[in-house]
Amino acid sequence: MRRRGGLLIGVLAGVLALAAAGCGGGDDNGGGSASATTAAPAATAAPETTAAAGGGGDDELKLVTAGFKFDKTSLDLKSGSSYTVEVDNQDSAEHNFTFKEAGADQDVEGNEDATVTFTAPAAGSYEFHCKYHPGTMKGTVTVT
Ligand SMILES: [Cu+2]
Repeated sequence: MRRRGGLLIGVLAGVLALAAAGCGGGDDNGGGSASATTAAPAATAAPETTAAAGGGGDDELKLVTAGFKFDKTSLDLKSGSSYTVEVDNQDSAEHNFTFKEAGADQDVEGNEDATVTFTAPAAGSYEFHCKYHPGTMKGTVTVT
């Protein structure tokens, strides 16, 4: 019952028609129109205030755990400053953020977030880790 030949030819004709249309219309970039590259007003570079750390508010850090790893393996902190670390756990397994010398020991359920606040200890080099997977999930904390 099916007339394959006729159908094929119909399809082919359609494809050709589409291709032709594509050729004609796809050329809208080149043209003679002097393309005035709309220069974005890039002059809004906000001056970075380097010395904004006097307010005493918590500095916030974010760590992502995925694939049984932290996305950062080093943290730089300032002694005596208060920090809030947010851990975004993208694994289904439970993880943990432990920074013993600062008294931080925060569990993070699978696929959840948790935050822990602590004060950076005296200057020195320390370690942070997940207490459930300390072999693979760890990093260094440098306090200055
Ligand atoms: Cu872990």
